[in-house]
Amino acid sequence: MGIIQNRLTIFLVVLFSLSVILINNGVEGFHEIYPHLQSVSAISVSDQHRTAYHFQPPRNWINDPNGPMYYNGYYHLFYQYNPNGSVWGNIVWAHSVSKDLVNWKALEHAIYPSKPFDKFGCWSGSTTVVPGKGPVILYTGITDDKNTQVQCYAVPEDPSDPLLVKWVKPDDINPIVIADKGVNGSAFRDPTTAWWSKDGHWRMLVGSRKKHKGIAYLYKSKDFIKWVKAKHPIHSKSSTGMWECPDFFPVALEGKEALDTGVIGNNVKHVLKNSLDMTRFEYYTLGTYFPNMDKYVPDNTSEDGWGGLRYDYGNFYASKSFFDPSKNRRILWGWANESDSKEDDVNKGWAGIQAIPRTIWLDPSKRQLLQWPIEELNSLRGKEVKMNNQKLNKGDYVEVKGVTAPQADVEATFSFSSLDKAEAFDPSWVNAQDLCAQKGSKLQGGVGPFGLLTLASQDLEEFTPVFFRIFKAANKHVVLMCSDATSSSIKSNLYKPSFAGFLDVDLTTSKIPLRSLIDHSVVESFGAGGKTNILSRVYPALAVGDQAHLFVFNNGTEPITVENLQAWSMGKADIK
Ligand SMILES: *[C@@H]1O[C@H](CO)[C@@H](O)[C@H](O)[C@H]1NC(C)=O
Ligand SMILES: *[C@@H]1O[C@H](CO)[C@@H](O)[C@H](O)[C@H]1NC(C)=O
Ligand SMILES: *[C@@H]1O[C@H](CO)[C@@H](O)[C@H](O)[C@H]1NC(C)=O
Ligand SMILES: *[C@@H]1O[C@H](CO)[C@@H](O)[C@H](O)[C@H]1NC(C)=O
Ligand SMILES: *[C@H]1O[C@@H](CO)[C@H](O)[C@@H](O)[C@@H]1NC(C)=O
Repeated sequence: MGIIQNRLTIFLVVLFSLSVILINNGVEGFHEIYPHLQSVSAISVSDQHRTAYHFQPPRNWINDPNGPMYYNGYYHLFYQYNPNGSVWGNIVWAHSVSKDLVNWKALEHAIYPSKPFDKFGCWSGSTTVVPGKGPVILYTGITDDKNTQVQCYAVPEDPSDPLLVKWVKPDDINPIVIADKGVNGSAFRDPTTAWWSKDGHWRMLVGSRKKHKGIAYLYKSKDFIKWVKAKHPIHSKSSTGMWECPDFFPVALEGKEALDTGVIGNNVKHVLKNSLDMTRFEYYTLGTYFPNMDKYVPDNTSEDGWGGLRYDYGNFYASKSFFDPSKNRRILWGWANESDSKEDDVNKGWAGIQAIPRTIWLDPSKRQLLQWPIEELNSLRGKEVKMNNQKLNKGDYVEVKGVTAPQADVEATFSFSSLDKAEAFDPSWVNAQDLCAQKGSKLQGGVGPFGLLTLASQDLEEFTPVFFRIFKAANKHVVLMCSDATSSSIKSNLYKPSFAGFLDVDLTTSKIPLRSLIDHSVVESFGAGGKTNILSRVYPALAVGDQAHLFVFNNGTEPITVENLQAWSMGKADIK
């Protein structure tokens, strides 16, 4: 793709600013469209905030991860990609392969609009490895300019090609599913990986809505080609709006070993995740799948709807998991969008990254999932520095020296000797993000705020703190985890949310571990071994390159000890 010097760009950027005001009047999700920017090639690609070890192609816009799988020795990642610009538009399924989920090689686009059933778009979907047949992609095709959505089918042209470069979309069977009378055909997308059941049927889900009710329709097929809608959706929930990118899979009750998508039985629970287009956040429930009734029922300990659990309390959307038979694990991919403006995206020539793939399994409490960066990421760990038994009194912050602060992996355990000084918890504080906005790192507390100051300038004009704050409620303690972008950059015109989640952690050990993956414009953090996770996108102007620093800090009355901190300078992944 040529890098075109184009005066028109400047004009378009100005025009764009006006049109955002006109177009972006509270419509749902990313279907905010910027037609005049969709095919504006990058003037140049700016490296300043590009990531070193998160997945991103050399340029242009990306969104949802699609159809991730492991097949014949390779990991495949497809993703929604605009080959011609750095805002959403012209979407194709880009395709990359990897042996280790860290280093990637781009292949030609796997799927792009070419047929009557996908002429106006090739949107998200999944792969299923069908025994005797090989991998099959199910994806959403857009058939017309009225946004009519149908489900389509694609298979490798040559199943013996180890890289599965070319994909075909048979005319005689596509589309495989169209919306019937009861289904809203312009809110009908993102088929899941299908699973096989003993009754001889494949099953898969498609996300939808009916008025304000979010819906996951269930479809069944004997041959993977002719699909019939089940009598009722597998699950739905009032006032949650459109369910995008549903994901449905079993988790083992005990241990970290994962299960293939079709496994059922007494030793499993199921997870249903949906991406809520209304707010662009996801939530999941844990529950029971009743295959004979084609029903999924969330546990009574797993809140269904707006108060539900989230994989990530930050920039993380349209996620999709897959079973990796080579290591018996389930891996979660999620898209992290930018927090800068469309003008910034056009200027820097790229937008969107994929979060670090995470292994997911059931927490021993059985009330939530745990997530941890894939072990292969450790191959990029370089020089290591340590900090042991570092005491932090109120107001202290101490630098972690000797590590490349903007490109690092940090694991630390923070401990305290007493919870007596914990601030009182007001039961009306139900929204963690609001609470973090109200009680940031600068507001001193009792036990906490304590944690890391990432991407910090020397004198803290800029910093992104990742921290904990412990409160005392009537008969328990409440732990808040924040990743607060408020002071992340002296630049204005950025989205700087105080992302936060509550952390269901056992405090009897008087310790809370934290891991943060810092990568120039990303701070991706895992609290208490992956119970609560937050990805923030930030764009420091001062804390860049060797002007970026990493500190530990405490701003609570209770002294904190940093035990066993390890920080690694991270290498650069080879992503072509
Ligand atoms: C995208 O760019 C390619 C060549 O760079 C061109 O062939 C194609 O027509 C463009 N597509 C759109 C939708 O602009
Ligand atoms: C059908 O979906 C479209 C797109 O989300 C929406 O605008 C419309 O209101 C929906 N209709 C109903 C009845 O839900
Ligand atoms: C929740 O469900 C469990 C069984 O799964 C049951 O034993 C328990 O009584 C239920 N609790 C409530 C509050 O309904
Ligand atoms: C700690 O609190 C003091 C007093 O409110 C504030 O000036 C300082 O910025 C805080 N430190 C951090 C890292 O937020
Ligand atoms: C990412 O960008 C921010 C700032 O523009 C929006 O507020 C989010 O809604 C958006 N997230 C997604 C998933 O599109």
